Formats: sequence, C-alpha cells, structure tokens
Amino acid sequence: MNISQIEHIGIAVDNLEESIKYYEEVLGLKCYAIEEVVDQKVKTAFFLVGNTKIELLESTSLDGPIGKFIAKKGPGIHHIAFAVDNATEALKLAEQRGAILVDKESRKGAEGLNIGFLHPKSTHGVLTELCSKQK
Ligand code: CMX
Repeated sequence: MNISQIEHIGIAVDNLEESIKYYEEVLGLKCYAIEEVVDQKVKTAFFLVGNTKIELLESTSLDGPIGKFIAKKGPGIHHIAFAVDNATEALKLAEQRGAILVDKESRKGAEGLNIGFLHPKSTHGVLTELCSKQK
C-alpha cells in the first residue's frame, strides 16, 4: 500500500465562505483553490499546511454524503485521506486485509486525484480515503 503521508483531512462545513474566513482570518492560512465535485455533490476549498491539506466540504445537496453527514452529526471532521502510490491497488489490498470498500475502483476526485473510500464501519469509525496521482 505504501502510505507516504496524510494527503488531506476532510472537514464538513455548513457554509464554505464563512468557514474559509475562519481558516484565513483566525488561523492565517490561505485558501488556494475552490472546486466543485459534481458527482460527490460538494463544493471544496483547499488550504496547505506543510505537505498536508485541509479540505473543507460544503454540500450542494441534502442527499449527498456531506449533506447526510451534517444532518446526522453536524459539521466537523469528516474523513482522513492517505496518499498512496496507486489508489486502485491500495483499495484491493485494503479489501484483502479486511476493509469494506465504498469504491471498488478508484475514481476522479478533487484536484484530479484518483480516490477511493473505505467504509467507516470497517475502519473503527473513521471514513478513510486512499488517493494517488497516478491510477
Ligand atoms: N465518518 C464516520 N461515520 C460515517 C461517516 C463519516 N464521514 N459518514 C457516514 N457514517 C456512518 C453513519 O453515521 C452511519 O452509521 P450508523 O449506521 O451507525 O447510523 C453509517 O455510516 C451509514 O451512514 P448513512 O448516513 O446511512 O450514509 P450511507 O451509508 O449512505 O453512506 C458512506 C455512508 C460513508 C458510504 C458515504 O457517506 C460515502 O460514500 N462517503 C464517501 C464519499 C464522500 O464522503 N465524498 C465526499 C468527499 C469528496 C472528496 O473528497 O472528493
């Protein structure tokens, strides 16, 4: 699997604009990109902290994964994403090692990365993303 670093931490927010203000004005970070991921029904905002990113996620629909998460648990930490060499291979290996896959194959996520999720029921409650630049 070869995890090299925490690629990003995903944080579900009610309002992207208001949350960006907190990260910029209180923490002094700089939002370097805002991107909508249509098939995930989210708008994202990115900040770099060392080599790791913070990804803010605002739902564009109540029935998307972030909309459902906020309705149930409120805003807060949503997932942790690990950088791997090859997300598709890492997903297969995680499944062989007992994790339940949300995504059988990697797919395109924000910033053009190949991403796939492990179900939180099989990861001790933490929604886990594996992502890679190449497949
Ligand atoms: N962390 C921990 N647990 C979570 C969770 C999260 N982020 N999201 C959902 N759950 C839990 C729920 O609380 C629920 O638990 P209970 O059964 O004990 O009540 C269970 O998982 C099922 O939740 P649900 O609301 O019924 O939602 P679904 O089963 O429809 O979906 C999940 C859950 C994880 C499969 C779905 O949210 C998903 O596919 N997530 C991955 C995609 C995603 O999050 N995309 C946004 C990020 C975009 C990006 O980074 O590019």
